[in-house]
Amino acid sequence: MNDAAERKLALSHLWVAFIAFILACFMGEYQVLERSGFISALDSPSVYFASVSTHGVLMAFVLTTFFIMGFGYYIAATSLKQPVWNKPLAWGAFWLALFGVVLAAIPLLTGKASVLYTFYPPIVAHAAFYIGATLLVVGSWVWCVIMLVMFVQWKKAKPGQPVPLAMFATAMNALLWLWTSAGVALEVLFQLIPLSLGWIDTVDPGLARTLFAWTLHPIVYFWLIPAYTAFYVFVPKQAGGFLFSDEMARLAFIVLAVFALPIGFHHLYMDPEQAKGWKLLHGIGTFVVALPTLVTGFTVIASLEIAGRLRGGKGLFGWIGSLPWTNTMVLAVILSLLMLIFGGFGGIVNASYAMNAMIHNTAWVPGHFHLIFAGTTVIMYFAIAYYLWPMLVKKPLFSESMALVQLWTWFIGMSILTTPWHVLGLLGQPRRISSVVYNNLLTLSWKPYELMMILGGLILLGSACLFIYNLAKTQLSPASEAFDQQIEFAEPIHAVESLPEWLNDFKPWNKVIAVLMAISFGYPILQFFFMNTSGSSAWGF
Ligand code: HAS
Ligand code: CU
Repeated sequence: MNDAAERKLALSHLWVAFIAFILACFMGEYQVLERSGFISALDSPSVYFASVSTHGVLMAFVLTTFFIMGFGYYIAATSLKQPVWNKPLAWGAFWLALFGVVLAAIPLLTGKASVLYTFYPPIVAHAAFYIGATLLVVGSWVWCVIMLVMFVQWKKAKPGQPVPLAMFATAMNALLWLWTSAGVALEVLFQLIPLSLGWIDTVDPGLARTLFAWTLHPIVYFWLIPAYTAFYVFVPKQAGGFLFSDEMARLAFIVLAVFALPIGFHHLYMDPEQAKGWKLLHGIGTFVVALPTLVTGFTVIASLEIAGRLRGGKGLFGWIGSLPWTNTMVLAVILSLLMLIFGGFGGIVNASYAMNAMIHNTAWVPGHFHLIFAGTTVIMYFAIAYYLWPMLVKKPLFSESMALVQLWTWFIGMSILTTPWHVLGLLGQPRRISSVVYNNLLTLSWKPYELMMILGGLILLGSACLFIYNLAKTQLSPASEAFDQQIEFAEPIHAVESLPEWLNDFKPWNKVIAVLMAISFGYPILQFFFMNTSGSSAWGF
């Protein structure tokens, strides 16, 4: 298949993602410096909040969405071996999403949307911010439709055959994202845009937070699924072995997608607008959704063990040493799993209703999500980029050793950044602050940790620059005719000849999600229309 058009589509998306990423890395380092209070010239809460809002939006919405779309198009084309369906539509979605990003960037950079990436009302941004974000989401919906159409077309053409695992994961993610984004879309369309345009005077922040919670948990799995896709479909082959179980992988993606949705109230444990019974229900669901990650840890490590033993590793742990640590994909997965141990542990602490009281709204929470998102997840985005770039630009990677240094420094930098962040949370430092206007022994005890965070941020910034440099140099290097690397998907150790429909289609799961969502969010949302709740007036920009 001549996939030049697909490669261009994927590359364009990935470049937008990574440009957003590098800009946000510079902001991140400025933020740790500002917050530490060591450089008084930097002391400006308004610049700080404009920066942290832009950083969050770029990392959580722009890097992720564009990366997932670009990766998805390429996975669909290569795993199904067919061109991307309706490319003009895909390009339309790309430009629409990019236009949305630019529109949202204007108020962000001018301090008119310093509402953080969660934009909770009654704090309100300029309408252009919400409209821009909406266009980004609409662009991503088009991507979802293209993925699902390609999935259905392939199945129709090859009845009874197992859909390639990579495409199954991508389609489950598209389904997940359609459901996930509906919550925030309702909030933005019916509350925030009318409020920011002055069409309504008040909103109910309780309803807004409930709708945002609908989105807030599953969105993190929308970001995570590409990383897990690489765990299952690239890692075993790159390590020199086989995937331990294809069926187990499908089951993990299904449970991840289905149970990510009805559990968002673990973000609202400390909020007053929902009753404790509902919170407990969502809390139990949260523990269920940790299971697919445990299954993933098991399956991926088992696959690594197969590879290590095939490469001659002996004894209980000898296989670890015989893994190809100098393969970027293998090194990345090992570092990713290491960060997942503590990142996931932090998530379990957060999810435990009583313990949440200890860490909620403290620095522990950004510590948690930097470790598990910027660490575990984004390190796999790097590995995917290093793997795909040579195929996308048809040139060998500029420097493999630079890529290895980059992955190690990302891991080291992230450990140095997030360990003190967790400690600061336990020492009572609130999240979402730029500085404190009082000093006592407690706030003074935060200082050494803030110093360490500056160092962690610096290492990360250096690492991020190496990443961009390597990709750019690869693309700009002279073309080499002989270079023809093909994408390789891992083979399961036991070939999958046939599958039950529920492991081979997203449609049954769509119905299950609908039922679970009706149970877990139906009454909690409807109650706002029965009860006489009072609205809050907007404040902010
Ligand atoms: Fe989280 C807050 C609970 C996973 C992202 N999370 C956040 C926020 C973000 C985020 C962005 O329940 C902040 C939202 C905001 O701004 O307010 N999270 C969880 C739980 C999990 C979890 C239970 N989170 C993620 C992932 C994210 C992410 C993934 C991004 C990609 N999170 C919460 C809760 C809050 C929260 C509460 C609200 C806190 C509050 O009060 O505001 C689970 O999915 C985690 C499951 C993972 C495990 C780890 C298993 C470990 C394995 C590794 C094995 C490796 C080995 C090493 C043995 C249970 C599988 C092998 C080594 C070799 C060498 C081979
Ligand atoms: Cu969550």
